[in-house]
Amino acid sequence: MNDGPPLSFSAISAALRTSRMGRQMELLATCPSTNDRAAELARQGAPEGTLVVADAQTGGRGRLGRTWHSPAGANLYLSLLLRPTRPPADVPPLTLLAGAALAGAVAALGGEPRLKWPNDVLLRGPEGWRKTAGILTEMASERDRVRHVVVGIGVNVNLTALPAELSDRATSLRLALGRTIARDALLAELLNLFEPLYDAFDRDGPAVAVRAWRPYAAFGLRCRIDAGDRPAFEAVLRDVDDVGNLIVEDDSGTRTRVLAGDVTVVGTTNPDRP
Ligand code: BT5
Repeated sequence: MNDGPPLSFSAISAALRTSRMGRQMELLATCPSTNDRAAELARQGAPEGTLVVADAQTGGRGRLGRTWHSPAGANLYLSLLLRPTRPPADVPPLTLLAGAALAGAVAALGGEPRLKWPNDVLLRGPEGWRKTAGILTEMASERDRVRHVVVGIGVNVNLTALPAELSDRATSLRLALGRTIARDALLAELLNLFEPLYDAFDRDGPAVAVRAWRPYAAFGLRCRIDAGDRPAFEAVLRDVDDVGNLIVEDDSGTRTRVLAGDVTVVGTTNPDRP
């Protein structure tokens, strides 16, 4: 069963300490994808910080056309509209920035989240490190100017019934922490932490995102790296550079920089202590 307290517009608003993030909010019972709805609002001229939240999605998306499991009543599915003044090349590290804010909000609940490059939040369960949240950053840009960015975040909050295809890779805050979590308070805390980080990012660039992300990084994890430009290989996650590229070390000790791709945990190694 997936249940927990309902999402409440007034509870979210009351817990916000932001000036822009979430101050315009659309709270929906269901929609195909909050990222698509936020992009539509962006094209209609909605201001930075506009938030779309849904209790369920019928077409929740991951990267590369993958599906994001989005049942009702348990989780958070949200998209934040941003209008950064930075060039398009600086935008991808916003995924790291959002991960850092979410990790901070989860840590405030007593969790010990680890961030797996580029877009996953992991929590430890009895059988290893499992995905609790994923981030999908999408941008509309011209050659040298960003029109808008949508940062989409899906968090398994009170989910307890995992579909078979996710049972070996996913978990939820409730499964990891052993108690029901109020979704509106978690959402507000995420935005409260995100806004000052975002303001610093917009002023100073990707290094801000890397600095915020690093304390939660799942360095030391053994993973399969599929970067698309060479055959997939196994390596240990070692570092990120100052623009947010991943640095991994293979079994021969060779270090490689990964600019984009998929990183899947293999085995049951634990990440280094931060
Ligand atoms: C992601 O993609 O992790 C990004 C997920 C972003 C979802 C949010 S929800 C609000 C907003 N609106 C949207 O339509 N999307 C965003 P990726 O790294 O490609 O991971 C996708 C993979 O994660 C899938 O192929 C599954 O293996 C796994 N997965 C799917 N649903 C999951 C869930 N609820 N919990 C954990 N893992 C899941």
